[in-house]
Amino acid sequence: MKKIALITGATSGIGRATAKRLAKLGINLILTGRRSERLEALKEELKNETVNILNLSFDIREIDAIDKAFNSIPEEWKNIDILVNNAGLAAGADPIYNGLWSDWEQMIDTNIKGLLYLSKKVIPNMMERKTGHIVNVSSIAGKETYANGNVYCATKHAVEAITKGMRIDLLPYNIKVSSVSPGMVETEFSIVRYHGDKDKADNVYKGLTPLFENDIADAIEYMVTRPAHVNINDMLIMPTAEASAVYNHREE
Ligand code: NDP
Ligand code: 8X3
Repeated sequence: MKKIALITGATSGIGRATAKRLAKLGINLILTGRRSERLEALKEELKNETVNILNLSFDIREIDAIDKAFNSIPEEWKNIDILVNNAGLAAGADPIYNGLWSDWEQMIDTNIKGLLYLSKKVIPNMMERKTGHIVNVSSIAGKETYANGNVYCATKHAVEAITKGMRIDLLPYNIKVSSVSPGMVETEFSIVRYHGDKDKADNVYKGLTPLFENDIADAIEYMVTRPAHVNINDMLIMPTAEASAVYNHREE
């Protein structure tokens, strides 16, 4: 029997790259994100892989939409073996006194509450079957706090705490819980963070080689292919040019 993985945020970046990797491993995929046309395009791109794909388009901040999507899942897709909690974003990069309430809400609702809603939907079935693997996408921002990162860093610190809490609470149920914590990855992340300002986004990666989405997909592939008795608790992955969230080396 093929495994089933549900990946949130599969329309772009790390989530999309992970979907491609897991498809190559022969894992059936439930792909989620708001941009349904991108989900359809990815399904089409993966049509030559020997896997089935189910697309579920919803906003992870809306519990009713998540409920509706989960109620629509056919019986044969219900035994989800791997959950990749990847959907997330930074909105804005402002000092705490200038931060926009709407940005803060978007990050908290997506990165923390969305991850929790989704996990709560998937975990009971894993508990019943006493098997499963949850991979939470955290960040260097979950381990360090940098100037103007305040609320984004707080949401990723929360992801770290939730990951540890899940690992403890799910221990009796043989469910693996891992996190992957990247430094700078060049995806749509910075375009989203700077509200569509491409120049500001490009500046983030100027003069250095950042990570790319495949580098993180590679790590997730490694995590989900370990033997049953091995769990990778966390992987902190940085570009060679980035020593910490604050120190990086740029060539002029
Ligand atoms: P992208 O912007 O390329 O992808 C983000 C994904 O999240 C998209 O598929 C988007 O789908 C989805 N998403 C965002 N908001 C929602 C929502 N409300 N409902 C459903 N899906 C949503 O960025 P990345 O691939 O870089 O980001 C993926 C994860 O990696 C995030 O959690 C991010 O915090 C984390 N991360 C990123 C780093 C980086 O430097 N890029 C470094 C460390 C961690 P759609 O818009 O279609 O809904
Ligand atoms: C994304 C990496 O350094 O921009 O989580 O916070 S960073």
